[in-house]
Amino acid sequence: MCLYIFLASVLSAQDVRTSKSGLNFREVALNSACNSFNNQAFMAILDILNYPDPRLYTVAEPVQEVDATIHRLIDDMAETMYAAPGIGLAATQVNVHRQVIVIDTSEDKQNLQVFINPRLLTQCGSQDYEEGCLSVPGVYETVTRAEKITVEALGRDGKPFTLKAEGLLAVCIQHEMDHLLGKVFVDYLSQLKQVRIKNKMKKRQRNHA
Ligand code: K1U
Ligand code: ZN
Repeated sequence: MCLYIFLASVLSAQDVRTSKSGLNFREVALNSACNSFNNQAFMAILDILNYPDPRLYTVAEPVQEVDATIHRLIDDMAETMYAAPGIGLAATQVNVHRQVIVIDTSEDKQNLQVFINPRLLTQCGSQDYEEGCLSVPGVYETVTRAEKITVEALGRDGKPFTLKAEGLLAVCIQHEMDHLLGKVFVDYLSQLKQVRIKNKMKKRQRNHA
């Protein structure tokens, strides 16, 4: 709002040439400045659900339209993932039950990858990787997953793409797709380990309360 008043006073009130949209150039400039200000200034860090919160077991619904609400969710999820810090985040973990994933496994954190409505087309081989999860803080356990995968999804622009992945990226995509199916990596572990992890989380919650 402050920005709007500031720009309104800076842009000349006499400049009333009309654009194609029917707005005058002063209004177009104000709208575009305010949109970009809103997008950048109000990205939020979202609360991440902690295991064994029952909401983590919700199956996510497909996204029907990649609109401004989904863009806002993606931006907030990316902000939340980078702040955590983590290399991936599924919408389920922030209690939004839509098929949206963000991932950045790059060193410099400049390669955000967005997967909307992801589908696994092919998988082959197997690899063991010591996984972590932002919903299970402080727990790292080895999980066996496919070594190479091909995934199809929509990007942030709503356009379909196909990606071949291996190594950490393949692990991360599979881990995040499990979240969308209501599955947490702890579910792959023995009953004894699951009980121990649940007790550790309860203790952690008591100490952080
Ligand atoms: O889904 C999540 O909870 C995010 C998770 C992704 C993941 C990590 C490792 C294997 C599979 C999936 C994390 O990001 S846990 C944190 C983490 O791995 C990390 C944090 C900081 C720097 C590097 C890695
Ligand atoms: Zn996780």
